[in-house]
Amino acid sequence: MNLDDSAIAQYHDQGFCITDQLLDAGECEEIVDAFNQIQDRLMLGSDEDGALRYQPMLFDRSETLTGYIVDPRILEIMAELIGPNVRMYWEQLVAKPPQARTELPWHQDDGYAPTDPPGYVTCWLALDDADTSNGCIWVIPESHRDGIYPHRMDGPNFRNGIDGFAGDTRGIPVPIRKGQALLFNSLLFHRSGPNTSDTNRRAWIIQYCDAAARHGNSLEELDDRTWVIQAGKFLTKPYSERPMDVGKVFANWTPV
Ligand SMILES: O=C(O)CCC(=O)C(=O)O
Repeated sequence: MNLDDSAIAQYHDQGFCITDQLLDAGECEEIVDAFNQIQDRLMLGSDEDGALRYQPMLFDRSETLTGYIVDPRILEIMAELIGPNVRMYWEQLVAKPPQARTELPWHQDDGYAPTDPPGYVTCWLALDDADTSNGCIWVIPESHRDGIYPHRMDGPNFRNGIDGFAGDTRGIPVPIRKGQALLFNSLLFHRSGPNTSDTNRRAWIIQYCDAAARHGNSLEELDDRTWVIQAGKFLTKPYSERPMDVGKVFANWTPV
């Protein structure tokens, strides 16, 4: 597995860790190409600041992307961190073009898209080297122990952050190499900074949860989320019992 014992311990203690090299450069380019071929895309932030490209829940439009959702290198890690029954909860591409200054403020993913119980696993797959110059992720270590804070959802873009956190000084940047993944608990506070460089900063963010968890607001079963591991068996053809209504999911992203 591309995750050693000390990284697993760090995930549990501090709420995050980095994998060894998971994908090679060619595989990262293959994922970028697959997203480039899909015209559906949203923009986050303003043109003035330099907007980010956002492509959520498109994996089933591409055999390539579907294949990576169930890639055994990722599923081995999810089996270790979550258990024998796992669904993919969400996936999205977040691409920061060169000089895109839009920042994503401190938040917990469970603050916008909660599960019950909380604490699903994000696999933030770096498709480019990322550091503070091009907008890598920052985290507040151990903040996954603090429970869920109330999140704000005002304005045209979701993720307007949490009152009082703008100047938080406990955060640390997590630089990462292309093809590695940053794994973090959905209760962990994280943000990402501006891209002040002339390079891209692209990441494919795939989230996995315990199949027994429920939707955090409605407490319905997660049967619109995609099975990827069943009774310890890694699926090669992921499926869900009913299709996900992505528009409805966004509409229901109410703060907890
Ligand atoms: O990739 C980024 O810049 C931020 C992603 C993020 O905050 C998230 O997926 O919750």
